[in-house]
Amino acid sequence: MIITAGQNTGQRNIRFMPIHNSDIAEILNQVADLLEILGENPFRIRAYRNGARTVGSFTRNASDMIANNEDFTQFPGIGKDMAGKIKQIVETGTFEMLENLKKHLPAELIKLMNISGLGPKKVAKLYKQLNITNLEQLKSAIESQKILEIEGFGEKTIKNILEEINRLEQKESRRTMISVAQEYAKSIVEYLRKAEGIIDVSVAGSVRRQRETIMDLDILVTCKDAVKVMDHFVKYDEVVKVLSKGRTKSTVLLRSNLQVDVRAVPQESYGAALQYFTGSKEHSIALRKIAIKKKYKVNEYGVFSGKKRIAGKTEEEVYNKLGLPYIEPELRENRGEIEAALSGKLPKLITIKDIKGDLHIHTDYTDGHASISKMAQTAQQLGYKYIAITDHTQHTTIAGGLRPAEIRKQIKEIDSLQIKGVTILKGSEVDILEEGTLDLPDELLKELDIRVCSVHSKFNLSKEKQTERIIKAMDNRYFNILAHPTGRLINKREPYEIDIEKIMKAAKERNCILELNSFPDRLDLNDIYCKMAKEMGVKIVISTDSHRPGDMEFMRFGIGQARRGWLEALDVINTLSLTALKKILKR
Ligand code: DGT
Ligand code: CA
Ligand code: CA
Ligand code: ZN
Repeated sequence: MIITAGQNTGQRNIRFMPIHNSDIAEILNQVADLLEILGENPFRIRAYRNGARTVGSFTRNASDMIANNEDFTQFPGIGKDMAGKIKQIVETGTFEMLENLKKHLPAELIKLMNISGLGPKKVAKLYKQLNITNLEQLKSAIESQKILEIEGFGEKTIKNILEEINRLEQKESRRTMISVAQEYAKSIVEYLRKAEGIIDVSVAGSVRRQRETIMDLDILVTCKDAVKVMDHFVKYDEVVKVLSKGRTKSTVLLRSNLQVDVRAVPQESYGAALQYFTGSKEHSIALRKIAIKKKYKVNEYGVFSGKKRIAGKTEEEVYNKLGLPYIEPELRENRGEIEAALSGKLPKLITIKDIKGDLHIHTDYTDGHASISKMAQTAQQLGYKYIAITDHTQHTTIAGGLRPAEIRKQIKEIDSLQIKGVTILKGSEVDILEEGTLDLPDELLKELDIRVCSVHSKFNLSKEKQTERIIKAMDNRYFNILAHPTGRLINKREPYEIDIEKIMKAAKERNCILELNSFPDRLDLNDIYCKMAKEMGVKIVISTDSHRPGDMEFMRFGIGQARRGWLEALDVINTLSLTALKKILKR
């Protein structure tokens, strides 16, 4: 069954650009769905499905083709009648027939058909016999066993339906963490590279923009024969369901419930398509406005002056033709990047190569799984100049927090260690106690090179109290870094309430630094707060909070988030030389 997300339909009135081919296909498919529920003539239904499929595989925008007076009946599956219907959709953004159908049948029914195993006949029965139009009603009919009254709903069918409802609901409430999404993307890209006649494979969408979470994967390919690539794609091992399969676009669901879209685009449009499908939508809409001012048109096939394609092969070409320098994917959120690009003020974004050390590391003294020396050796392999050992303090008992005597023992061990090229800084991740005091006496704090301070308790204080608590802790002259400043865990725990602006202001006044924690489920500070810190002149440290050697690779997620937050090397203290770093840590 074709996915018929209502997502796009509501936005039709506010779009600046012509209606997209996939929207036309979606409208035609919705009509087909509703006609099927009504039990209409199969030939009529097929006509809409064929129309949808053909429009979906056009290699240029239907609206451009109409503007050029091109004849749609030259395409397979489109008769005179259907051509007229497509024209109506393009010109009005809606389709009268669909609106009429929706008056007879609740449009919600279309969504029920997204449940695999619920075809139009079953949906019609649910509606006619039990007046069920949505998921909630379906669930309660299953619960009350009323559904057993309907012929064709046996135990096996019901079990299937329940599983599928579960999956749909999870999908709606959960976005996948970037770390997980990247893993899946990597394997699929490797797999697609093996397809016959493949030329190029690129990951687009929110993964390319390094968003902290993603809804689905968007992958672009160029190839000699798209049909062969699509055949290959849907045979991927992890695929549990093929949601749609066309000549140039297919969508599947993986076992993990992640949806993957693959699109084949012509070589001469590759840059334009990559730009379009990388988004964000908001960024692309802003680009389109610039194009209109220049009397150009941009879409996924290129930049056009009249009928002539004047750019499209590379992204650079597309941006340059619009009078802009290349804009990095992480910046493409319409958060000021276009204005910055126009005035030559784009940031020179930090890269992983700028990082000289990791300043938040746990060891087997507490809840880490490796020795100090093992963690330092890993830093050496990564080419770092320094590493800070920062185990928990006594208040965090569940993590085996260290008492002062144990910290002194750790200091001695660090003094005795020599790892070539890497300086091991003596540090601690010090608990910020409820009253805003630190969990170690000043005379011990003083002996350390670096103090990473964090809230691990009393998350539910009021915003005022929580803010006051943290700022009071910063008053301690040994406070260096506020670790994972909001305490959020993606998909697991909301941030605790703080007045972030007030905290940034306090940090700036006291020469304290805010951490961007690179653990993929933290990524705390988020992108917007990173940008805010930069604008307020507050320095950031990007740290991994590693508990095992392998975690030190998480630095790349922190870098992704930092780039989304417009950070440059000079905004981030662990790009500094050891000498410059030590100076900053002296407040
Ligand atoms: P996600 O999947 O929610 O994490 O975020 P995206 O950005 O990957 O969004 P997605 O998968 O819906 O679409 C991929 C890209 O395709 C998106 O970034 C921009 C482009 N796109 C999708 N729909 C539209 C649209 O209606 N207009 C424009 N201009 N671009 C669109
Ligand atoms: Ca996506
Ligand atoms: Ca998508
Ligand atoms: Zn930690």
